[in-house]
Formats: sequence, C-alpha cells, structure tokens
Amino acid sequence: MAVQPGPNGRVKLNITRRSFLKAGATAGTLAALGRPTGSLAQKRPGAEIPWYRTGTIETTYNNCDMCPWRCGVLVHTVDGVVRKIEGNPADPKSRGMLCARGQGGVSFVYDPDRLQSPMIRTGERGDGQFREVTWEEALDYSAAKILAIRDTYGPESLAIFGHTSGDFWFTDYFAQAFGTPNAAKPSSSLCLSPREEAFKLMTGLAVGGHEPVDWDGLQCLTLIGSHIGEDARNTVMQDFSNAWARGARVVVVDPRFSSVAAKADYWLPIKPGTDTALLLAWANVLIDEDLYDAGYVADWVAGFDDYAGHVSELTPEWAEAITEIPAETIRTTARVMAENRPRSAIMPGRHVTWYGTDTQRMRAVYAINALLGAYGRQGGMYFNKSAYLEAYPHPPFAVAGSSGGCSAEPGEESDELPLGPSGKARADGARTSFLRGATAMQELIDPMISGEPYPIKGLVTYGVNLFNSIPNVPRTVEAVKELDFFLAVDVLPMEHIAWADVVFPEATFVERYDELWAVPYKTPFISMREPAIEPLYDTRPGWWMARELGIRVGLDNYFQWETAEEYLDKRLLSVGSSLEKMRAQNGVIVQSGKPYLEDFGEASPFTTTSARIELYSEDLAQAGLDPMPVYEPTEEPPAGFYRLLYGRHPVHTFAKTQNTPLLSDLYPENELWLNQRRADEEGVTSGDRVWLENQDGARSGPIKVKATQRIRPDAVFMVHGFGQQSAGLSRADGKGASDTKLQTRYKLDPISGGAGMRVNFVKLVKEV
Ligand code: MGD
Ligand code: SF4
Repeated sequence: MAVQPGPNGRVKLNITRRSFLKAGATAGTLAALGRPTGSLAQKRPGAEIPWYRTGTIETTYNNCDMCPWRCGVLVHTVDGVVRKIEGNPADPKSRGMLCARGQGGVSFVYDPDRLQSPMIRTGERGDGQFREVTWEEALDYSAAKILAIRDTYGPESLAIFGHTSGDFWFTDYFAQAFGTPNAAKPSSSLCLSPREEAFKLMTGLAVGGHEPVDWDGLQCLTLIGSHIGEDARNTVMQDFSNAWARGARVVVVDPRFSSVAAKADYWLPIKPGTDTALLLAWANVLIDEDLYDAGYVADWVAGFDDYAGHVSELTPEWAEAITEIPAETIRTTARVMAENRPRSAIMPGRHVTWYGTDTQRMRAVYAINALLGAYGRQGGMYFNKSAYLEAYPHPPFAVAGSSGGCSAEPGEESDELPLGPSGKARADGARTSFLRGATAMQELIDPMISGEPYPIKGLVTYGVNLFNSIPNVPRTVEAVKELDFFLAVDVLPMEHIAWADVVFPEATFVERYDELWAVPYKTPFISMREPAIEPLYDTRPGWWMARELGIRVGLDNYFQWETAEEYLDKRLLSVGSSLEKMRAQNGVIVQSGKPYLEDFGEASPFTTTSARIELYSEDLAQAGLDPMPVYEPTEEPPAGFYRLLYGRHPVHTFAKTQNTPLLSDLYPENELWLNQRRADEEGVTSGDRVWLENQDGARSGPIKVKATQRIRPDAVFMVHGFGQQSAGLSRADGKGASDTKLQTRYKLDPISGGAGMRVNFVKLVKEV
C-alpha cells in the first residue's frame, strides 16, 4: 500500500529559501499604465497615519480568486503594496460588496508560507526534499519529461488537473494544443456534473456558473441541501437577504438546521439520501391537487402524462416512510410552492455529487420547477446567456475540450467524446454521450495505477489540492508513486507538493493577467484581471508558464503572442474593445441577455428534440437507464456509525484558505456537529476532542465536538478542507479533521460520471 499522508505519516517540506520580496519596485510600472490614482494627504499631528494617507493609491481591476464565484474587485495599492481589495460597483456579481474571504484576499497574497521559487525534487516522492532552481532549468527539465512521455506512450498519457480561475492556460489551452483529452476539473465530476447533465437532458441547456434564480421577483425559494450563508457566495447572499426581507417564503430541506434553515418558514430535516422520494411526492401533490401550471405545461413541457402516471402512486404517505418528513408537511410545502408560482423555484445548488444517483435527483428538482412554470418566467428561473467574445485565433486544436467545470460556457461543449491524436478516447471510462463535457477527474486515477485502458504516466496539477479534493486518498498516493513525471503549479506548500517532481510557484491573482472571463448571466458580462503588483518572490503567472512550457514541447504555433496584453487585446477586438477601453469602463463589459420566454418570440429557448422541457428522456431509455427519476435507497450507516456529511464555512473555500492568516484567525479548525442525544450516549460534550474512523479503518482528527440539537441523530457534519498535513502550512497543518481522508469510497453516478461522496460512515474514537 502507498504511503498515506495521514496522521502518522505526515509529509514535510524542506525547502531552502533564497528569494526575497520585490514588492517595492512596482508603483512606477503601474503609473505608466495610466490607471486611476489617489492622492497623498497630510498627517494630522499625533494621529497614526492610516495606509490610505501614506502614499500614492493606485487601483486595478480584477476578479476575486478566493472562491470560484469570482466577484469583480478593485485592488488598491499604496506604493506598490496591496492594501485593500473591495467590490467593484460596476460588476454584476459583486455590486460593490465582498464576502469575508474576498476581504481576506490581501492576507492570502502576503501569506509568508507561499511557495517562492521553482523547485526540482531531490529526495523520494513524499519526502518534500527539493532544490531551488532557475525557471530556465525547471522549464527545460519539465519539457524533457513531458516529451519523453508523449514519445513513448502518446499525448493522452499526460493528465492535466486544473481548478481556480487561472486553470484555463493549462487545463484548456495547453491540454487541447498538446492533444490530451485527459484534462479535468474537480468542479465537474466532484461538484456540478449531475446538475449540468440533468439540465442538458431535460432542456438542452446549461445551468451555467451562476444559478439563474430570478431573485428580483421571487416569492418562494426552496433549497435542497444548499446552505446559503455558510456557502457564502456574495451575490447569492445579497439576493437571498433582499428576497427574505421582502417576505419571500423559504423552504429548506436539510438534515441539519443550517444558517439558512434558521431563516426558513419550513425546515424539513430529511433523512440523508432520500431527497428524490420527497421530490417525487411533491410532484404527486402538485399534479393530484391540480396545483401545477397547466397552461405552461401544455406549451412547454413534454412527457407530462408519463410523469403524472409515474408519480401517481408516490404519495406523501409513501415518502414519509422513506424521508421521515410527515406527509402533511410534504403536502403543505407543495401548496406553498404552488401558491407562489411561477415566482417559485428550487435553486439548482452546487456540489450536488452526493449518493451516485444525483443526476436523477436533479431531474426530479427540474421537474418541480417545470410544473411550477418557473423556467423563463419573471421571479422564477431566467435563461442564462453567455457573453459574446471570440476565442483567440489559434490554429485548430489537436483535441476538443472536455474538462468541464463551473466556468464551462454553454454552447462550448461537444456531444462527441474527444479523441487524442493517437485516436484514443478519454481514459475515464466515459463511453456515452451523457458524459460529454465533464471528464471525471477521479476516474483518471486508476489508469495511473493499472495502465488500463492505457497508461497515464504524467500529471500536471494547476490549482488542484490533490489530496484534499479527490476521494480515496491512499489510491491517489499510490497513483502518484507510479507516475513518470508530476508537475505541481500552486501558490502554497499544500500536502501534494511534497510528492511533485517539479514545482512551479504561481503569482497570485493580484500579481498577474489572466484569461478574460465571459460570464453566462442574466446580463452577460466580461470581466478582466490585471496585475496590481509585480509577482512576489520568484513566482510567475500561469499564462507565462504555459507558454514557456508549450514552446519547449513544440507548440510554438499556439503561442504566437508574446505578452498577455497582446493576447487579451486580440480577443477583446472581437467585441470592439481593448484592455484600455475596459479600464475606462470600470473593468467590465456588460451585454444584454434573453432571460425570459418572451425574449425568444415564436422560437423555443429549449434545445431538446421536442423543443420543450422533457420529463421523460428518450435518450436515457435507449441507454437502458430510467427515463424518469426513480428513488433508489442508499446504504444505511452500520451500527455505531454515523453518515459523514460535510459542507462549507463562510470564511473558507474548499481546502485553500485554511492557512490564510486573517481567515485562519476567524475559524482556525473545524468542529464535528453531533446530535446532543448521541453525544450524551457517547459520553462526550462540546469542546471534547475525538478522532474519527470510517468504515474502512481510515482515521482523521482530532476534531472538537459540537454537541447540538441542530443535526439529526444518524449523521455528523464537518466543514470541508481541514485536517491538512503539511509542515509548510504554519497555520493549517494538523488543524481539525479531513472529510476527504475519511472518504475512502465514492459511488459513481452512471449518467454524469459524478462521484457521490456521502456514502461514507464514521465512528468516534476517544483515544488514539
Ligand atoms: P482547493 O482545496 O481550494 O480546491 O477542489 P480543489 O480545486 O482542489 O484547492 C485549491 C488549490 O489551488 C490549493 O492547492 C491552492 O493552494 C491552490 N491555489 C490557490 N490559488 C492559486 C493560484 O492563484 N494559482 C495556482 N496555481 N494555485 C492556486 C475543490 C473541489 O473539491 C470542488 S470544486 C468541490 S465542489 C468538491 N468539494 C469537496 C467537498 O466538499 N468535500 C470533499 N471531501 N471533497 C471535495 N472535493 C471537491
Ligand atoms: Fe471572493 Fe467572496 Fe465573491 Fe467568492 S463570494 S469571489 S470569495 S468575494
């Protein structure tokens, strides 16, 4: 078995540093770009001089990289030091406001634990022994390794995993030019793929990055496991607060009394894994009591009779026995939703990979929205439209894109599975068109170990926290040991860095240009990122690394541009703009959308075969799968175990921010939510520290107990992203427990390729 970066096998980084801070040299450079500047002010006698009165304030345009939501921001520097990041009022997502993590961006940039220099491994994989090298040496070395893999096994044998807002350069541009279809993002198969696949099957459309709830006129919001407030997306919190203050009804379905459940009219503490039964029973009530929007259904919905027949026996009483929600509550909440239609919707949610039956659950969600007549109606769900922006005019790519993810733009996906130049398809086992657009990252691990269906011998990770995002960490470690080459591009010495052969330290989002972001939205818009300061230490932007590596592996034709400005200006020309013009219009280009049915005239917005929302899927039937959602029971916790649930915290994103000084101060370690009665039975109280052991014997901890009435007795809950083990992370190392390390199993969704991770169980261990 592979070395596991677990409690007893902590990996350490041992890096000799010779780099130094170069922040001071930038003000002149930026002034030359003609950006807005503030003015010096006088010191008042006796007063401490605040930063904004100490020098020249310069402002640059950016989008926040502290989570994938990417609110537009203004970055203020004083004499070349970033002092404040605030919301850009012109940006449709931030609207001049930020969440706590966005405010913490400055602290992330100046985290003293950052990676500072390119490095090549000197010890064994996992030892964390490196020597610092020049960029020239790191790039030449990496290119030689990648070329050797290509020449021996073919380009498909290089896998590229990417996340965060800069991943485009590696996971999309470099991967497609190089010719590997094995490029993947955790934001697809570990997050959104069931949601997107279900919507595509039913409507032919993409949900898109921003859940298109038409908040302005919304009168009833239903949340299935979406914990707004703890999942702290800035715009959603603003929208929710406004709707709630206006008196919109709120129904929350969650095994835990979440922050948003505290604001709800109805909290349904559902038995985990049974949501599809509830959704089918809601459909039963809407149809049985004639509460659905018959006119809308007649015009826009196909397969209604099939669906009505399908749910006719699935009564609230049937669902009560499964969900543990009283039948009367199921009826009442269905009526509340219907009273407010079409200004009533279930929000699609994010991170919907739960039980491996997730595409069918999402189809059941969309069926309710269709019965409420919500799609394309004011106050219901609007239609997203992508911002128009042409691609950079590069030569044809060697392979079509397949990485998927929250930033995938509708219309860019292809129904064809991409083939590499050697004629090999993706190695994740995807063989049906249902898996289009979302390479399953976790499914690329096995080919690294077994060599089947063909060997994957090289791995590049860009902004992916390898041992804190993919379930079954021991398997990932084993796979990494089998690789011929592993290049990690990151900003911090995360656990997986100790296993890399080469490390490219990246400049953070305020130190670099990045690809333009064309956002699918009600008012589609284009957002820009430009550097506020020069890269600290010996770090470089992702675009520069991808280009330098690309040129060294013979992809010169794709990298004809010399600078990021040149690349970006070329793209902006397609919308009659430029970086300079964007700066003059507050860093954003806003376009008009087509949010409602009436914007399409006689045409249908739905791109299914029937040009309607399809409740019955012919495609699924032909593939031998259920054409309508069916409730499938999930495995029960064994005696003495609890189902492991996990979620977000308002000041943290995934496993990325736990080391950020300001954010670590606010929430330094996670807690284990445990039902009070079960805590009494276990003999533990709030504040006690316990270890957790899962059904396969994997352990993580110690973690502080939070004994509470706010969670069901059959489940425990913790915030994702803690329990990291890397000595280089001075604040995050060893804090709390890791949900990922306790997820040795996942259940694959046969339709979307998503990895359901809530199929793991833990018990408490008081002494270790
Ligand atoms: P993070 O843990 O935030 O997310 O999985 P990841 O994408 O792995 O790790 C981000 C990495 O990017 C870190 O290593 C960070 O140091 C690095 N980074 C930060 N800024 C930059 C930068 O500017 N440049 C570069 N090159 N690197 C940077 C998220 C994924 O995890 C997702 S999307 C979901 S929804 C799933 N959530 C989830 C869960 O809730 N629980 C469990 N157990 N697993 C999960 N996996 C999935
Ligand atoms: Fe940044 Fe918060 Fe917006 Fe995410 S929601 S992009 S962390 S401000």
